[in-house]
Amino acid sequence: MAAEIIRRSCPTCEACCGLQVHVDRDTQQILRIEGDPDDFRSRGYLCPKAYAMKAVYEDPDRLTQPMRKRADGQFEAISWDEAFAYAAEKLRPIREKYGPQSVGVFIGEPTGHNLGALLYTTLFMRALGTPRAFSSATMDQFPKNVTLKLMYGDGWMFVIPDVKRTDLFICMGGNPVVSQGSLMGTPDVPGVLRGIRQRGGRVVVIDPRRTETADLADEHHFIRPGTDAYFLAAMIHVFFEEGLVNLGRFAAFTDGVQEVREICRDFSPEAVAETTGIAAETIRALAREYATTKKAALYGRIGTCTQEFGTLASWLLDVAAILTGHFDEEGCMMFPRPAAGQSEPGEASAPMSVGAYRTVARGLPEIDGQLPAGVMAEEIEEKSAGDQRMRALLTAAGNPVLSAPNGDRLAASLGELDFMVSVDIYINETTSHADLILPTTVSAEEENFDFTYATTCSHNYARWSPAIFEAPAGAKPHWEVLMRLVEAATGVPLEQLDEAMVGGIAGSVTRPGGRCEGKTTEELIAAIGSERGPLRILDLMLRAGPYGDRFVAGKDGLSLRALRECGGLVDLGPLKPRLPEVLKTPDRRIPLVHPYITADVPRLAAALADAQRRDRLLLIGRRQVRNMNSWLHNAQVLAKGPARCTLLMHPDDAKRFGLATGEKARVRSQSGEIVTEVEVSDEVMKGVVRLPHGFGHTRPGSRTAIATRLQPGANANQLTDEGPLDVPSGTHIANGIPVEIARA
Ligand SMILES: Nc1nc2c(c(=O)[nH]1)N[C@H]1C(S)=C(S)[C@@H](COP(=O)(O)OP(=O)(O)OC[C@H]3O[C@@H](n4cnc5c(=O)[nH]c(N)nc54)[C@H](O)[C@@H]3O)O[C@H]1N2
Ligand SMILES: Nc1nc2c(c(=O)[nH]1)N[C@H]1C(S)=C(S)[C@@H](COP(=O)(O)OP(=O)(O)OC[C@H]3O[C@@H](n4cnc5c(=O)[nH]c(N)nc54)[C@H](O)[C@@H]3O)O[C@H]1N2
Ligand code: SF4
Ligand SMILES: [Mo]
Repeated sequence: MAAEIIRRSCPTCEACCGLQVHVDRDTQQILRIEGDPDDFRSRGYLCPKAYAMKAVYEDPDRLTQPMRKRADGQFEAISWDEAFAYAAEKLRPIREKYGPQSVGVFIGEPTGHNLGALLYTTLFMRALGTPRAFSSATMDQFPKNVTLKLMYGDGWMFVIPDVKRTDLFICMGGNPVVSQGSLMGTPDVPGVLRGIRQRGGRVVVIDPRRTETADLADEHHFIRPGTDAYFLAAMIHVFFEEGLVNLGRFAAFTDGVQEVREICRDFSPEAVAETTGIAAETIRALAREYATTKKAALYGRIGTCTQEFGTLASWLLDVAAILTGHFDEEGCMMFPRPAAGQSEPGEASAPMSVGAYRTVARGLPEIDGQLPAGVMAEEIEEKSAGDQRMRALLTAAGNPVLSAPNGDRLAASLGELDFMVSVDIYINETTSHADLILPTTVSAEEENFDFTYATTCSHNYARWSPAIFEAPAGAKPHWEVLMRLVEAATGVPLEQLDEAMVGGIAGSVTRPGGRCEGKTTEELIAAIGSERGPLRILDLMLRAGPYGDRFVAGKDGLSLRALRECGGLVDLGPLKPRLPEVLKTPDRRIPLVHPYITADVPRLAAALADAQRRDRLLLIGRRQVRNMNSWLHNAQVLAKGPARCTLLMHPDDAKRFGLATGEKARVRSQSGEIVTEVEVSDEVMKGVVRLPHGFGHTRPGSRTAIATRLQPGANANQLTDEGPLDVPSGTHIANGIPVEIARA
């Protein structure tokens, strides 16, 4: 047996832990997966989902050939040539007759974990030229993108808690002990939180549930779902009232302090205590502790984004940090400096686009290129979108029937499409509606680079990972499938698109003032070679990047070759202050108050009284260690054990509805109804119920036998209403949904 150990990063979540993968080359098997003690980031840590890579690689349900739907609704395997010819035959006439906007696109979460998928998705979207662009972002972090764009000029330059060096970590609406941290890329979150306390620091959790993170914290406060903006405004109110505002070096490039004071004047701790469920004195004490602790990080995630006031909450988190000097400083909220994928300080940034395209059914504006994911159905339906309807849909690594609002309506509308293609590895709740499914190679068969997650890490690093096995002959990587699909739809050859992308990047770094000024585009392209695909683009980005050799002979620096030669992982040091250099706002200053954001304040003020209502039961989300959104339930090793799709409910509420653990409840919202098992626990706030998303593997047509057998569950997003939005960002409300409950 030819056993071998391959070191690579785990492709399954943002932590990107280092793994040692034990393989048998002869049988092409992954024997076992262990944490890599030599990885300076994760030091041997891993979670059960490290096995996802093996489970997916071995899964007999995973597709390895293109599948075409026959007239009888069954899928049949076809060749790649047939597949792309079929796509061309269907997509071209639709685009020609009805225009590029008649073809919609949905991009899903796993895209962020795959270098090729990520780099080429941008090109894919541009080449298709459709404004009907949807993604998981509007069920996730889009309020952050909007805030970042307006305050700092770059919507994708995330600000991350410096958790390893902070003395006070305030965690709102995130459960990093389970999710392993999102927009805070840090392996072994439990260890890191313990570390804060061991050095005398404190961890405070603000969450409608006493979470696994709260269990490791010094303090936990229940907050009513959707009320974080009130809580944060009240903290800021206290900063002004008690003389705790201290901008330090930020005073030189920050505007709008007095306007913030005005906005927060009416939101005193006393005014919001009833609404938030947090006592005024607690808010005051936290505000004081935060303002006076030098290294303090105020962090907010999903619970503060996918809620009624996601943009205001995201904005106020940053405002609170800037006003008290807890921004861009060690131990506070900081900007990573990745080796690739971020524009250079000083580079111009286009203004945020709003309303360049409006949806047909509801007239909703595109916001920085995104439309709310939940409007796909109404854009397809003839009765709401008429002649201007979306006629074709391309999904790539997404399962919006389970991940976006009102899955039943979306599933029904997919049947009204003239044509649907899914780039995906399973026949599932979404892709089963496609006319054509195009599978891709999987992580075990691909070289990778932690592209996205090095831009959201709490310690700068670069990581290249080798492929474990060679892909079987004929298998295609995600990037190539996307490009061939564009070729089929538009007639523009892959080679031409690829050249244009590489030429564009090389041109931008060789122009005057660029990082490789003095070199020519041709020289750069000659140096990175002619092999198509993401690796030479990565090489170009690395070499022209902040740690690169700038294509200067004999100069040390990062390159693809250097990474391969050193084993893949490079420590680029702790996060460092980057402001004001990285500001890309038009005047290179920070507008604390931007009219686009603050236009939503009256809506917040008007909702204060409504938010005090105690008669409503509010549904929130729930992540669990062995799930990854909707797509890992077909892995036996992760799906085994008791049913996980349970509705957590406070004992007082359970009593009110006459329900006990293990009994079934009927949960109804404005958009639908599901039946699910109840789990009674006082870890959830009274008046709040909590359900995980990504379940509901019960639809006919899917081919995920293990998921359906072991963890069918119910679709939480049947209860998510596509109507109401966090207005400034067009993000859906997945937390704080009014529901009614009855015994089933
Ligand atoms: N109610 C509620 N809804 C939510 C959330 C919530 O908290 N509550 N969270 C939201 C968030 S944050 C997100 S990111 C979204 C996620 O929602 P989606 O972006 O829709 O992602 P998944 O549900 O994980 O589906 C991933 C799809 O990618 C496919 N896939 C997996 N690996 C590969 C691969 O290597 N190649 C290809 N081509 N395909 C692959 C899977 O088969 C599956 O179809 O869900 C959102 N929905
Ligand atoms: N195991 C696992 N890990 C994952 C994923 C997964 O599905 N499974 N998904 C990945 C993805 S795509 C993402 S985006 C990240 C998300 O990462 P996190 O944001 O850490 O995810 P959640 O565990 O959903 O945490 C959200 C928390 O917000 C709380 N909450 C709900 N409503 C409110 C509110 O109104 N206010 C406040 N303050 N809190 C509220 C919930 O109780 C919950 O504890 O996780 C990633 N990691
Ligand atoms: S924490 Fe995330 S990166 Fe680490 S082993 Fe688990 S799934 Fe993989
Ligand atoms: Mo996400």
